[in-house]
Amino acid sequence: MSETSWWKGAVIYQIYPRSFYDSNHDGVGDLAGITKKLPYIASLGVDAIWISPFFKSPMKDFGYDISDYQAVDPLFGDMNDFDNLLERAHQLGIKVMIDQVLSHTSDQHAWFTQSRQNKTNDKADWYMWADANQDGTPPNNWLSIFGGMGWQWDSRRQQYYLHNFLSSQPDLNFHNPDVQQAVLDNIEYWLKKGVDGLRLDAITFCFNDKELRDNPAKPIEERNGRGFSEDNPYAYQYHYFNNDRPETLDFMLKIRALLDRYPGTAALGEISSEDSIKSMAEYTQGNRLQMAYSFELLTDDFSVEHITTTVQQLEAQMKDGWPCWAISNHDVARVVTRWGKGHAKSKQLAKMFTALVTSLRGSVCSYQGEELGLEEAELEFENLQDPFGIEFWPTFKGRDGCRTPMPWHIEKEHAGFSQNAPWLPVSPAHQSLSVDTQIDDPTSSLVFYQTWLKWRTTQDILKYGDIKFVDLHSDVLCFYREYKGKKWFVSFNLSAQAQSIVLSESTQPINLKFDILQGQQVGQIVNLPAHGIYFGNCA
Ligand code: TEU
Repeated sequence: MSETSWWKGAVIYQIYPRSFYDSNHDGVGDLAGITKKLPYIASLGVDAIWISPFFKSPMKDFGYDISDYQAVDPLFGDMNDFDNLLERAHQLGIKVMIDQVLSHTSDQHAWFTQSRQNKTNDKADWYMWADANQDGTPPNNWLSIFGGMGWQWDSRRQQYYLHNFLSSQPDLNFHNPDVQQAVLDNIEYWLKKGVDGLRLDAITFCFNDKELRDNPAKPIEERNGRGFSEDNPYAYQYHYFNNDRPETLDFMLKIRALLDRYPGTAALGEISSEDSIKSMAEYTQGNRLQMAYSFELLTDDFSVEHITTTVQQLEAQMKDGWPCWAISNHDVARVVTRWGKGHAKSKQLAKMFTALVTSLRGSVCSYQGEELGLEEAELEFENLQDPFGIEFWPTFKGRDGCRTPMPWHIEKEHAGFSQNAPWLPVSPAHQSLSVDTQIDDPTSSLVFYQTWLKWRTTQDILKYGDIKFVDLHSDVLCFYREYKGKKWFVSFNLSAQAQSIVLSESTQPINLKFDILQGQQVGQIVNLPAHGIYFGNCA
């Protein structure tokens, strides 16, 4: 694994294509819209883009339910549009990662249409089919993340099929080697086209227990963390048998072997399990995936203790792979709202979040709109599109609030995203944070993001250096980065009050020439303004 691998320490900009830019004004963003905005993306100083699914899909889960892995959904354009996008991105020096949803397909996929016909067809065993219990109930207690039982009765075949997500997202049976090969063939189709990497959706869900054993109940004190609302019974079980099976780890070797036939390509696995840190280490061990995507900073816990213990535990366990941090994505509330709860929402806050996540050891996925400091959009129930949100409203309002269209122009209708009413309304609060209002404002979060990323990419110590935490203050995140004889002290005041820390040695302040509040060092004391940062050279 060479240090110069493009993905190591890279910033990967996540595009949710429905909401990025609508080039044909049908209210839904598209591939040609992304191509049009590639110069903007290049101006951000990111290394790569990851495009959420744009494949043929009935869109029940907005593209995460694929009915043809080798076709572009007409809503997003056609294959020509994708080829143009890839070519133009490469001309601009941007790597392109695509989203591969392997654990399940759409119920409209030809494989499933055939599989459900009867128990004897060629694809009869391609999905997780099971007979009902004597009393007609499903074969075991597995649940769907999106609500209800994980099993759907199919009247055609007179059996249940497994769905870890929506009932329109049947789980593939990876125990069947033909399924594995078909999945690998679909991946290879895109590698041949020249994509640079894969984001592997819900990858821990590929294999499910062959014996269909019941999941054990989880005691109330352990129902924490992974972003499930309190009325989602999914949090009441340990998902030992429907998720994170050892066979999935073996399948990662096959994905890697395929990638290795296309030098320079890399895979980022979305890791979600009962012990995500342990799984991140396992999924990247040996010749498995290059990077593991962490959910740990996508929770509500914005404390020095949480960030410190998460990164420390990962550093202790992960040997071969490379972590990939994210503080926003298309599944969780936007970071300014989520972590900024109880803080005055300021540009400074957004800037600090950018500086923080890109100063940790690892690669970073940065979600569209993060550079603008957007807040979670408030939506009426009537506007909701996400079935997950509709199911659990109002304790969990779903994922639409982070999926509203990108605001491009303050003056234009729908913030210049489209000339027609978009599939989700543009948030009125986003209009004034439009790209065009921020781009010429040297104090904006957008200009900070651009100048910061351009500087960071030249700082090998931030990209590749070791990381060691030091506990100096409960509200100030402090760590050292060390690389090739160079050592930096790095700190972030996570609180809305000024704070002081006492260093064990005085440092040479690194004058960061950015519009961001910075601490002052007086002797061995560093005084940090609210949400301020301080970087010092220890050499
Ligand atoms: O998300 C995976 C996912 O939802 C779980 O892994 C996670 O445990 C859950 O969000 C609780 O925090 C991916 C996509 O990102 C999402 O948009 C899709 O809906 C989902 O897979 C199904 O394909």
